[in-house]
Amino acid sequence: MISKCYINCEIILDFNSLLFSILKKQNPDLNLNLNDVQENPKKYLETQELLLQNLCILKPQIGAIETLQFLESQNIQPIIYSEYTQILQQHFPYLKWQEFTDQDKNVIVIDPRLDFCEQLLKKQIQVVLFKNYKLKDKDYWNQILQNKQILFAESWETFPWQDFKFVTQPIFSPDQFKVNECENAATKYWNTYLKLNPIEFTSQIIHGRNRGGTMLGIPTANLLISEEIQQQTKNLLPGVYAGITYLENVKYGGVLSIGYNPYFLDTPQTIEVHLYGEFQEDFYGANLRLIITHFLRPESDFRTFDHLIKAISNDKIIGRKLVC
Ligand code: RBF
Ligand code: MG
Repeated sequence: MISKCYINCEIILDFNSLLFSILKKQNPDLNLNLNDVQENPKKYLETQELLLQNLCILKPQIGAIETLQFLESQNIQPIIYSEYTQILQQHFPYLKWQEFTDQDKNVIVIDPRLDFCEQLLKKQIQVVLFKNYKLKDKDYWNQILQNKQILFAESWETFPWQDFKFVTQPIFSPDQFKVNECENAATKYWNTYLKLNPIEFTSQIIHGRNRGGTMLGIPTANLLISEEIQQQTKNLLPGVYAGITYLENVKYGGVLSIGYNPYFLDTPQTIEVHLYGEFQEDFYGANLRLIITHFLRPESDFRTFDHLIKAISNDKIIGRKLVC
């Protein structure tokens, strides 16, 4: 009977987004996308210093916490492992940390690394290859493993949980992933931020790509990035921030993204502010004064559009508490 599930930290915490943000900050012209980093994080790990400094800001992957709770409800203990356990466990006391040893046979291991999974399989350990990003190696795996116990998963929701003996019914129906149900997770697990020395500038509201309001339901004011503003923001990690704004002398709290929008693969940098207020007009051409006060998280890629929206909804909840 299986009673433990060892899970690689990367699957629970959005580690690679931070790495990506750090790399882009160090070299904005670097022709790199989040997939490259996810494929081979080791290759980019010389930036350890900055990574360690910013660990406190890592947020859970969308859906991960719900899964941990589900496992516990099935009497399966989820145990998180990482090369950085020593450092990470201080920041994430709500997770149970322990190094994985292959002594334990009656366990499931969930890991995104092919070579690691392969080794475990040779030792008859049940493995889930949780390749969040690309499943291009599936055929390869099927060939060499044939009837061995391996399962592939693309995301928590599509993972075939019911194939495990301990599961009595599938855990995720699409309804369970409704965007507005994130309040609990947001307040409990997403509630981390860094206070900044305020960064202040004024910029003109320009036309964006018209995605914010229409597609995402989260209207944003896109700001013109002058040479001067570029200088002022160059020390910020691409990510999500909160701050105070003044629009036509009226004060509003705001939550904003500064970065390259990896979900949409936008390459040029954008600064987009969502204002906590109700607006009828678009304010194109108006000036917005912005004082950035908090860093919430690095920008991230997501498996699905719903996950992007859920993350931004979480940001809005946290930001509102900080600046309204
Ligand atoms: N885009 C991303 O690709 N990844 C993100 O993590 C992300 N986070 C955002 C957080 C906030 C608070 C806001 C306002 C936007 C964020 N965006 C992100 C940008 C979003 O994709 C963009 O606003 C829309 O595409 C409209 O251009
Ligand atoms: Mg916009």
